[in-house]
Amino acid sequence: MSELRELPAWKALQAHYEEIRDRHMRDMFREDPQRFQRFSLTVGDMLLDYSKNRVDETTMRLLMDLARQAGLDDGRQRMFAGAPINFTENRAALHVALRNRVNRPILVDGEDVMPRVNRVLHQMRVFSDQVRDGEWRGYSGKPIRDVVNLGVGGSDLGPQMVCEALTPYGRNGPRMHFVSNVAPSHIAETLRLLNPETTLFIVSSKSFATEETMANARTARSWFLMHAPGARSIKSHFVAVSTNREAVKAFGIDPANMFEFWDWVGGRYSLWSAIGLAIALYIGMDHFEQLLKGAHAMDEHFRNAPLEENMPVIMAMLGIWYGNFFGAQSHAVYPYGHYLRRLPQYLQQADMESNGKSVDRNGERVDYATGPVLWGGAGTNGQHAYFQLIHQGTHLVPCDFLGAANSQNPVDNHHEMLLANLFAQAKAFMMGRSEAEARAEMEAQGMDAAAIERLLPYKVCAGNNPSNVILYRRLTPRSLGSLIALYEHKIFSQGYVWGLDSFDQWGVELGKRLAGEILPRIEGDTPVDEFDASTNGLINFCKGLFE
Ligand code: G6Q
Repeated sequence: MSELRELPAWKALQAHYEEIRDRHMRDMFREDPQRFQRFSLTVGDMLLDYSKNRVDETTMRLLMDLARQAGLDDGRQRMFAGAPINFTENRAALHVALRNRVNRPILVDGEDVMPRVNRVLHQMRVFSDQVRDGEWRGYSGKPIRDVVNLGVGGSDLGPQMVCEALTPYGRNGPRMHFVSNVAPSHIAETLRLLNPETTLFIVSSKSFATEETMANARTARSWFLMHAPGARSIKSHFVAVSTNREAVKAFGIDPANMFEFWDWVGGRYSLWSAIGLAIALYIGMDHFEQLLKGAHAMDEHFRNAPLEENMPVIMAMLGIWYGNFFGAQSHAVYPYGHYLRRLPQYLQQADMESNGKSVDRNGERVDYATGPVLWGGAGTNGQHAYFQLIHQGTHLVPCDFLGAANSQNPVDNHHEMLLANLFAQAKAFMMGRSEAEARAEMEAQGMDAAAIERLLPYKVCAGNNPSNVILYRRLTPRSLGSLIALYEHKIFSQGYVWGLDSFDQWGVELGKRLAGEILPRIEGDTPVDEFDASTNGLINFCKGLFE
């Protein structure tokens, strides 16, 4: 049996699970009027209410015992100290250094990384100010109106989600476009909207070797050169964000227009680095720094608060409770707000690429569940779609509801309606609708007794589906920074307890390599027979359809 399952706290949780599994949260709330106070906490003005979880004080104590016995106290300190917690690549994972607003020295291989971090932040400020103020001119002397971020995965999802989330702060910025997919329609549809004289391309790629991004970058460059007077114009219209200086130069981008970051920044943790250049251009560097500040506040909380009062740790351990003891296989995130609608997709990468692993730090295959399938979408839309499965389906789907107390766009009572729906759904997931309540509702509608009896089983909702509710004053750069950092540390905490390397992605790299082998065989005329029968069949079928 694995080390984790041998831990006393794990065994105690297993025994405790047998006691609590059939208890209904309705009863827990009835028995304890202090349940909200007991199971909620704030960081700044962000609230986490975790009272609608299938826990009591014993559960929380045992979960924190488990975190401690699995070494999380030490793990978080090692992360902040720049230890090589990405152990399969022997690297630090130091996204916290990128937003270390107090400039506490953080050493990697004996060198303080903060001067480098601050140098690039300064470079981003100078450049984004020039573009936003109209001082940076295109080849024909006109200011930049459109910015296109060419990147994929970690070099796309973060900046795109943040720009969308902070739309109200981008009103004075350029129009933003994100091209990630190698599907030709993505770049084709985007280029159709653009004027080369007033467009800036950011080629965002940590490796500067990702085929999809490089293909899009080459296409953008060819399109640009069809209009621009000559290759000299490239320097006012193409900048690069990368760790790979040589490849940037080889592509033809002036190294003076390169924004650097480092191998200790993981792709899906990189929006805080120069990969956030698109964000800085859109909302301005002051707001970008607010985003960093919000994340830093959550970092300080995560680093210093005892595990019992630690928001990311509490969320992490609740996830472990459901995944490892209740057998829940997914976790949903429902932002109640239009601007955050892309958050679930962003978190899908952050969580699933970090903890979708099955070998622990001793090189052993784990014998317990690890990262859940993460999904979700904007409220209230989900209520009219997939929420049915949670109310009455056969899966337990722990979830997070997110909401701002204030809207960026107050219109009539829309925002109050939004909040009412959020609270109502979280309550419905918890309470459900009992037989007696369903019967009373139908009686009140004047239905006859036979119809009531027939419909009754269909009307009952079991409830007891756990949820967290996270509330904040307003969606600002600062609160968004805290929110993203909250999830990052939750993911790290879970991965640490599971013994995983949350910062590598060997599976993603397998996909990158295989596509490279297949491409030349799609392009050739001859039928293919060297792969497996299905791959051969699919390629040859397509060849038959090529026009
Ligand atoms: C993130 C992943 C992956 C990566 C992309 C893009 O953690 O490693 O999503 O960000 O594959 O890689 P490049 O930035 O190197 O192009």
